[in-house]
Formats: sequence, structure tokens, C-alpha cells
Amino acid sequence: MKITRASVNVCSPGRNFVTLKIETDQGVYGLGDGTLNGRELAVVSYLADHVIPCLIARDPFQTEDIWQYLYRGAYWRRGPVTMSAIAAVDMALWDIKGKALNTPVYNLLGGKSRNGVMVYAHANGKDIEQTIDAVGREIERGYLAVRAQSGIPGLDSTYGVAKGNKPYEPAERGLPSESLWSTEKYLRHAPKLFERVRQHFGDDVHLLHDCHHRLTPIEAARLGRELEPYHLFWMEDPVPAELQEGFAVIRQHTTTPIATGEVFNSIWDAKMLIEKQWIDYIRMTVVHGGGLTHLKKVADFAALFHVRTGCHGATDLSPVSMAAALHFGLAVHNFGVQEHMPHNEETDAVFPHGYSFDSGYMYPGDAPGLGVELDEALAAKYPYQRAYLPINRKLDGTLFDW
Ligand code: CS2
Ligand code: MG
Repeated sequence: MKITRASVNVCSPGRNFVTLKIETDQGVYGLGDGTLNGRELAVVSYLADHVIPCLIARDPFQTEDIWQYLYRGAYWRRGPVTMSAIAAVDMALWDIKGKALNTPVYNLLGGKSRNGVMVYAHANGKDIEQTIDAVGREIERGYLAVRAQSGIPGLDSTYGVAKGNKPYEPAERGLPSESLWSTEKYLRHAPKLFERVRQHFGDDVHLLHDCHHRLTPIEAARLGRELEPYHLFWMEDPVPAELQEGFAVIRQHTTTPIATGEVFNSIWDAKMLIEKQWIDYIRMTVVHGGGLTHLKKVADFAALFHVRTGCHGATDLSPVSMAAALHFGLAVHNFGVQEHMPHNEETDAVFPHGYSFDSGYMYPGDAPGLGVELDEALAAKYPYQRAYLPINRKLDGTLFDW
């Protein structure tokens, strides 16, 4: 089998998606997600201008060699643009391999290690009462694990909390919006939120929380310690992770489990965090983490150090990534949980898929390959629209982490 053609589709059914389609001389094709929220067109150019010409005439079954060719051969390694482009190719090749062998991708990754993939839902509200209502709705829908985020008294808007009645969506069309942040107000509020949520829903539901990299290690240590009575499943991205040693400080002070890695793109971003056992869950995902080929190695490395997976799964990862994550989550031994933020109806229509949700778990389906299609005619009705993630400043105007 030979690769004959590859093309990049960009569409915006509510938000932007970058999809790579790789075609072969035997009529089998594969799809890969290359979406990098707010920087989508950089990946499009990387693929179209630099990667696709090198793919033609290669054997699509050589997933390992093609991965190494694109990673080592470029000389310029790593980084979100490079690794999202490599991931798009890698996903499409696994999709082709599964279709050609007439088996779902999870069978190529080791087969089923469990019956279903436990997913967590998002619940957010502008105050504690609304957040409690939102958690209740997700439990009603059947979720066993729920991430709770609440607006903070004294701050106009908070990342992760929807504005008005709209569903929460990370990116906004147009130029970046700005919001204001106060760590002091947040640290006073977050323990009160979880005290109420735990009181209201009891001990069974898994509760998660995302700090969006906004704390210093010692602030995160304080928050982790104050959240201990409410037994969180995890506290996510407590600090920015460029300084991996920062997590040692958090670990010294609290037993609240720590998850990080949604912005990581290679195993080198997580090496110390994992081998020093400073984290409990690694959140790297298929699209930003170099594809299934690389993420499988990350998971196997993490397994040696009691670290489990918890892949990022926000709406800026396309249904192709969602499917890849579900095949991966079904197969790897040290799976922890998978994030699930359902896509809007337009996106689901552009990407018909076989995965499904039932009683807290998701299932990738048994179609050969990844089990996702791209309706190109429908996608063409939703052209690219510039969009960015919001910018965050402290109350005095200092540009801050988000
Ligand atoms: C968040 C995301 O889902 C999460 O955990 O951190 O909303 C993230 O901010 C976006 O996916 C960024 O593109
Ligand atoms: Mg997050």
C-alpha cells in the first residue's frame, strides 16, 4: 500500500478544526486531527507546505518509521505546531491501518483492557449555587466524575465558566478578550465551593477541579491541603509546568492528587514529573502529544511510576481526537479518566462518528480504524474564523498565566 495524496481541511462549525486526510492507492483513507486552538493555520501550513510532500509514495503501515522521520528528520524538534502536525499524520495512519486490517484501532494498541472509558463532565456556574445545579445536571445525565468550576465573588468573569446562557467554549471569535484575576479571592473561594458540593452530593461522585496554571507552588500547596477533606479525584494544572521542580513543593504539602500536561507535546515535558512521582495523572492528549505512537510510549513510561492517564478532551479537540483518545483509553493498562466536553450539533454532523456515551462511560465503537468520518460538503459551509483564547491580567494589569 502507498500514500497517493493528502489534504488539509479547515472548518469552523462553531469553532475551528484542522483535519488531515491521507489517501492510498488501495482506496483506503485515514483522518487525523491537527487542531491547535488559536494557532490553527500554523499547523495547516506545516502540514501542507512541509509534511505532505514527504508522505507521498510512503507505506502508510510504517507508523513508527514515519513518526521518527517527521520528528528526527525535521531537525527542529518538539513544540505544539510540529507535534500537532505529526499527530495528525500519525492518527490518519492508524486509521488507515485499522481499516485495512478491518479492526478498530484499540485492537492495534493492545486490545480492550476494560469495558468502557470513564469520562468526566464539566459543570460550571457563576456562583456556588449555580455550580451545584450544574453538577446535579451532569450526575443526572449519568456522569460518575464531574469537574466543578465557579465564578469568583469580586471578579467579573472566570475562565472555564460560561458567559450568559451559552455553553462554555474555550476560544472566542475575533481578537482575544481580556479578563481580570485575583489569586487571593480564588484561594478563599475554591474550598467553600468544594465543601458545599461534597455536602450536597455525598462521597460517591468523583470531583475534579482545574486551576488553569494560575498558582505558585506554595499557593497550590495551600489549596491542595484545604481541599483534602473533600477528596478530589484531582487538582489540575495547579502551576505553569515549565519548571517541573515546582511540583515537588506541592507534593511535599498535600495528598490531593495532581494532574497536568494538556499543553505538553512530548515526553520530555513530563519526564521529571513522572519519574519523581510528583503527579498522579498525565493529561497529554493524542493531538498535542504527537499522536498515538508517542502517547502510547508516554503512558507506558508513566505506568512504571504509578502515574495514570487523564487525557485532555475539551471541544477544541475534534471528534477525530476524541475517537483516538477513546481507543487509547480502552487499551492502555494505566488509564485513569478521560475528559468529555460534548461538541455542538453542527460539529457532530460534520464529523459523523461511532463513539457513544452511556452511564458514565464512553465507547469508541467497533468500526474499523478510528470510526470517524468527515462530511467535506457540510464542512465547506463553515469556513475558518479567526478565534483566540482569552488573555488574563491581575487586578493591577500585569499579564498573567491563564
Ligand atoms: C481546559 C481547556 O479542558 C480543560 O481542562 O483547560 O478548556 C483548555 O483551556 C482549552 O482546551 C485550551 O484550548
Ligand atoms: Mg485544563
